[in-house]
Amino acid sequence: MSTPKRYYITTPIYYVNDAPHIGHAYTTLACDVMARFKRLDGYDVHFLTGTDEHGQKVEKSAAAANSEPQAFTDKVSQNFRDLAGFMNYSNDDFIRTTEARHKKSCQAIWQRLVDNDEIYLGSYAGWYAVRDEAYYAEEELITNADGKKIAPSGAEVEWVEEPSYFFRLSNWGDRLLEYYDNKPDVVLPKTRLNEVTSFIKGGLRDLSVSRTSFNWGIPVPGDDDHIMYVWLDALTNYITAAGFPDTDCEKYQNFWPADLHMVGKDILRFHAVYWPAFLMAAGLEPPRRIFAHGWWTNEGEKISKSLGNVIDPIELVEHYGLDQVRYFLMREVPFGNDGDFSHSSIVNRMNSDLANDLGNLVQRVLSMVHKNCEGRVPVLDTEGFISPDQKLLDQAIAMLDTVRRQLDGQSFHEALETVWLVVRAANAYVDHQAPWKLRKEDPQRMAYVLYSLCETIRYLGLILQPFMPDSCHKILDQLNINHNQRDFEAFSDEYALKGGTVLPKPEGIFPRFIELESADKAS
Ligand code: ME8
Repeated sequence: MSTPKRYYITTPIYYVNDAPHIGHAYTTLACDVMARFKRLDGYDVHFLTGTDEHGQKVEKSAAAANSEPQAFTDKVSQNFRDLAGFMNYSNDDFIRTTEARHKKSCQAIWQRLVDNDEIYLGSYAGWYAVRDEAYYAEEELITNADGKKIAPSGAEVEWVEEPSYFFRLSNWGDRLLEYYDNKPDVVLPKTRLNEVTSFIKGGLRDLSVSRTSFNWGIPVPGDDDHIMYVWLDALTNYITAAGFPDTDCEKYQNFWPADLHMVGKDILRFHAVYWPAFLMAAGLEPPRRIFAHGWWTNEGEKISKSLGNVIDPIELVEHYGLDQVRYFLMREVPFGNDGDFSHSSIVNRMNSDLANDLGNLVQRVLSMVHKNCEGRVPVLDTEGFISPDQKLLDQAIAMLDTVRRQLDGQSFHEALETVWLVVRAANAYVDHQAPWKLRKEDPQRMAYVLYSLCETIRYLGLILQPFMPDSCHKILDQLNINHNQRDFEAFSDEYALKGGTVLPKPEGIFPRFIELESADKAS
């Protein structure tokens, strides 16, 4: 029996201390593209996102907003849920760490750790950064321009002394190194693995996993004075949503371990060190992959509230269009690297890649078909395809395997480059074949050329669906493709367009971005 095709992908759960911004939208978008691709490729997909609602940082933000933490988290969490709808994310679940299912799951993993003698009671005296919700050792701190000790992330630190439960992280170094060795792509990009291994080789200390100085969190089972450390609580969301603590349920059996935890590089250590150690210590399987992507800046500057340059994804979409933003974010920066958002770079992508290359191809081919073939898919007689037609069609069909391999390594920009090789080849083919000339000279040859182009557009429309779902929907509608022939099953000539099929009147899909006066410019 072949192994069932299942795929479980997660985003970080976002802190509800603030409104969502471009960084959050980016991570979830990357997961959405993966999830949509896998569904089209025949996988049973579970795509999870949600919000991280406990801890001191959220408690402080609620107090600053003069609000009770629960009412505050209800409100801010809804903004993230709304963003998912607005960005056309196809998540199957949205988890909130304040839900009852999650409390049950956290208490169960805690109990497993206690039963396995992985947790003991002690007391913590050391540095803590509320912004990062992270403990730092003295030697990790740096001194800022004012002579003040701060975390390497730039966050303020405070001295904390309190009773605390500890997780025996120091026992897990070798097991973690073995885990990375056994699964060579478990941490990607590969360069990031060095960061993780050198942290481990520097010697792991036991980790404080409970707090007593505030109470916005999940109580430690059997000791109400303590609440769980927010990162133990937050990371556990990934198994909560897979049905934990019921490890026999279908969902858990089908979807755990997760195939991919997508995160930003800021939170790699939590995902690649603490989380697999917690899981292994609890007798559960660690994830199959953690991918840490890079950081976006705005016109060269770090995005931050104090600089007032936070990019609101909703404004961006209203200004440039949804699929344009989705395409830009996945295409502009090699996934894994840092990237810079600028008005000129998105306009450039919109006008050259989308309007000139893809949009123009679809528009001119479908207009010629409309004008010269009575608005029907060209009818072919027995003349047959000649070599340039076949070459184009072969290149279009072959892109699926390449894109599949590239996306299996989360190389979104390369996958799009592969697709654009076909877009460009198709445009060059139009120029060489000059179907407008063939109309009088050789109408059958014209039919073959336009047919080959329509088929190529069908393949392009199919493969780009994960990136630009709405636009591809329109492209496939313009070719009158059945809704049940839009997955990758249809990526073969068995599902080729039928000559004579009536097509709707073509309409432009990717308008050029026209600069209004500079006052109206975005960013
Ligand atoms: O860390 N560029 O939540 P968070 C790219 N609750 N990505 C960015 C970004 C930027 N400028 N800014 C944020 C937390 N991100 C925890 C996670 S998971 C169990 C708990 C993205 O709201 C990126 O994915 O601070 C980063 O890792 C995440 O938002 C941090 O979100």
